[in-house]
Amino acid sequence: MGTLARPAPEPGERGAMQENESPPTSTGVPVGRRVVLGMLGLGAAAVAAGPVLQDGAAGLRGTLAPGGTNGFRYYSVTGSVMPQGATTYRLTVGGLVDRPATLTLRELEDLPQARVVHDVVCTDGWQVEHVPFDGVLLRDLLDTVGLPPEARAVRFTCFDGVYTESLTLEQARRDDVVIALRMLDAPIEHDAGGPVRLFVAPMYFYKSAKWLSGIEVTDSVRPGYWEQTGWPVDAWLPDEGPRDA
Ligand SMILES: Nc1nc2c(c(=O)[nH]1)N[C@H]1C(S)=C(S)[C@@H](COP(=O)(O)O)O[C@H]1N2
Ligand SMILES: [Mo]
Repeated sequence: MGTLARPAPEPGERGAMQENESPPTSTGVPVGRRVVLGMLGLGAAAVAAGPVLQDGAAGLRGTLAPGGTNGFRYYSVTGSVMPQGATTYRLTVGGLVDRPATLTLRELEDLPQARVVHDVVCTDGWQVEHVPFDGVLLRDLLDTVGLPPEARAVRFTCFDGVYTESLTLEQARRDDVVIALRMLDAPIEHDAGGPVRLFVAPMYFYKSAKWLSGIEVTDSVRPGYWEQTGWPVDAWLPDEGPRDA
């Protein structure tokens, strides 16, 4: 399999967007991205070349000091993101669905809640073990709105206005893919993508869109933000992958 150069995060303050579009490398994958490592104290920490998903990630593990107290690093491909809370937050569910819906935070909280506990692994080489996420299983929400036969995939949009992600319908129906309202047994903080973020437990953390605002059912997979630059759409973690039906 080919080497995938992960775009290196730009050093920078939280909210200070760094624009640095570089030409593609010899691997065909551009380096230098608008990922902002904004966690306090990480301002000067830079990752050199992109880590590699399959065989190179270990080489970078530990090159960044842990950010904050819980091991997570702040990422955003844009500058500051307008916070949304209990009164302003909305999740729209549309596209190829029988009954389009717009849900408030309260309405999401009132749906049956599920807990998914899994390691979080970023392609930049850091990970956090056994992280609990609680919320609404994506498959339960899809069942609620109803899908026509031509539905094949799900596209996610975010209220940062830029980030997108995608899953096949089969992946979206797994019991470890959750529309998370809680993380680490607390409401999801704004910097962690709250009040609502996706958690795709069996895949690299870039699949877990923060600041989730839209779910669109489509007839084919639309590659997301990073995937348009060459990152795998099927971002299975080692030892994870499609399950037998
Ligand atoms: N909207 C949005 N979601 C996103 C990202 C982003 O930049 N914007 N970065 C992704 C990546 S690469 C990672 S590792 C995680 C980081 O989540 P954290 O900031 O809570 O650590 O969010 C993922 N989801
Ligand atoms: Mo990441």
